[in-house]
Amino acid sequence: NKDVEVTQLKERKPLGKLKKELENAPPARDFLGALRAANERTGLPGLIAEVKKASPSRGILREDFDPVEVARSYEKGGAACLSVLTDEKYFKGSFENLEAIRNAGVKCPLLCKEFIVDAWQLYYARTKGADAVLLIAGVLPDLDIKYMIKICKMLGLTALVEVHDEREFDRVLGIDGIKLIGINNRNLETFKVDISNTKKLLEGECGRIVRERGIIMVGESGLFTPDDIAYVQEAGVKAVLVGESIVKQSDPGKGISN
Ligand code: IGP
Repeated sequence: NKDVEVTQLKERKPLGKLKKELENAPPARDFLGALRAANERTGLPGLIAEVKKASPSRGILREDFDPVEVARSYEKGGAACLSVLTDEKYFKGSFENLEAIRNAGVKCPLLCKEFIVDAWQLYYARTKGADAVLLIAGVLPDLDIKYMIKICKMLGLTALVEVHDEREFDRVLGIDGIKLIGINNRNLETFKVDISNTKKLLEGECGRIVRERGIIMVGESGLFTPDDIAYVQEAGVKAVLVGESIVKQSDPGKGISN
């Protein structure tokens, strides 16, 4: 298990307070439904466009980064959903960014991109306007994933469960209630990116199982060109998660169609 430092865990609001706040919160938006609808409407993978200022492998991606502006631009450009980095340490993100985007009237469902290691974070993300959260199989033991999937369901949050290799893929397929799985083409330890990872994992036995169960697959990381998108679509994904290539464009929303 990785030693991830999580800022919001240091100054925790008591869980009871978060639960109280959630009593009056509007329901979460349908993240999975938005991806499916976009895929059916366009015949292309539904786009989760990522609002990301920096990354550990690439440094600052955008000097004039304004999270709300980027989010609006993505929405206008046709993104089905948005992914908002909230991790501060590695990605220079924040929960303020997530909240600001939610409060700016952006309608796309929002994924909270955070290293989630504790169920408390699920409640917290929800109070900040998240509709979906990322659960990384490489960081979480099976029991934690199981438990968190249950809490997500209770909170109306969609869980995007991320795998990087066959072993993690196989592990998460042993857990009930998972509807959305992402294949990360980036190795989180070496940062090496290889988009054939998506194809390789979907060609195997796990790929057969997800097709049988109707689980929606997301191709994540290292996607830059229309050919890259076509390649992972051919491999079987119905959604893609794209950050670097579009956040860097002078007009991020226009970057989507290029
Ligand atoms: C986006 P890219 O290469 O288009 O910027 O990748 C997204 O897949 C990537 O940011 C990501 C990520 C993660 C970041 C995927 N899984 C887990 C932090 C933690």
